[in-house]
Amino acid sequence: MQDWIEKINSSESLEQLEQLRVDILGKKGVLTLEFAKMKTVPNEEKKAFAQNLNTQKASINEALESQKTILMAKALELQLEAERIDVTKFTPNLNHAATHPVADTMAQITSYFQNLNFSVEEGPLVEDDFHNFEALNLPKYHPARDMQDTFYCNDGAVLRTHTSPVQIRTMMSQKPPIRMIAPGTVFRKDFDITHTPMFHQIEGLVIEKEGVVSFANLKFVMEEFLTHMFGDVEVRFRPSFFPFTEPSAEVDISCIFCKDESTGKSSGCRVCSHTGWLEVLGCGIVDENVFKAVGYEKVSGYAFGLGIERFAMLIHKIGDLRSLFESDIRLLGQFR
Ligand code: 2U9
Repeated sequence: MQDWIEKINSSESLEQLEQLRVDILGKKGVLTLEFAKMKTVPNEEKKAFAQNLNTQKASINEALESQKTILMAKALELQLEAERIDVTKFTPNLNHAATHPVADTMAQITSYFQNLNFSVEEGPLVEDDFHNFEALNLPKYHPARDMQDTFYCNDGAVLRTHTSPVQIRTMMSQKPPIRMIAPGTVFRKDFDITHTPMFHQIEGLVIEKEGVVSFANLKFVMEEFLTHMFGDVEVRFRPSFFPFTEPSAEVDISCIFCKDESTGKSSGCRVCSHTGWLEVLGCGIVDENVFKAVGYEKVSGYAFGLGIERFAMLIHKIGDLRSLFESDIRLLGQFR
């Protein structure tokens, strides 16, 4: 009996322990066979015989249990040691993080204008009616408000539909001259193949004394900016309308996808709807009503605005807007 207990206590694996259990308590185990002898024991000795065997059985079971606990703890320790990861180890083949094309494009445009001495301004994403609409010559019930499908909050606040309220806040907290850009997230209730309800804009604003800046200055700055971003492209201005600028223009570049390198001409393709031109931004001379709303007098100014996703898609030749929002590592991995 003491022999068996010693064997149990010195067993080195769960398998070995299980074998011992079978050898002692199994169908043909030594103790099981002892119990079978019960039949042959005289009646008056049966009680003492059984008690003795039961005590032995209890001791064996106790030893098996406690050795099982010890061996299981050992096995766990071995497993943990085998699976150990040293996070301080140098691993040259890690998948390094990448800059998202939208963030990258935003940084490129921002640094271009910072080099021209524009400041970078920010503002809240949840705006009030005054800063998002009223001050931008978009009075209540004006049809131009429909141009921007708005997300309204319960208390009359809105998710900003453009970064323009940042310019309003900057004009009201600073004095001219102002030379600023407002990069950031904007929201419109619009979701289809070319629109997402959240996207990013960069808008610019320049304010000087009356008579100092004109459409000619705006045109020059836009042309320089667009050739910096897209290389040797043609730039054309088309008359347009925005509530906050007058006159206003939409600006196109010659299509970079179907450009013939020998003639420099773009002959038309699917991306430019066979026009040879790609619309890239809007701009104009700041409307007098905007100046009135912020209490400015005797100033001149121009403004522009662009969608960053569209720029990112053109620069990196990304065909589908939705792929910018899917966080697919196969797309992001190409921007390391
Ligand atoms: C103030 C005064 C004027 C900002 C401007 C545009 C023209 C424009 C669109 C481009 C693509 C928005 O992302 S988009 O849909 N923007 O065309 N934005 S002028 O004009 C301002 C802004 C603020 C105080």
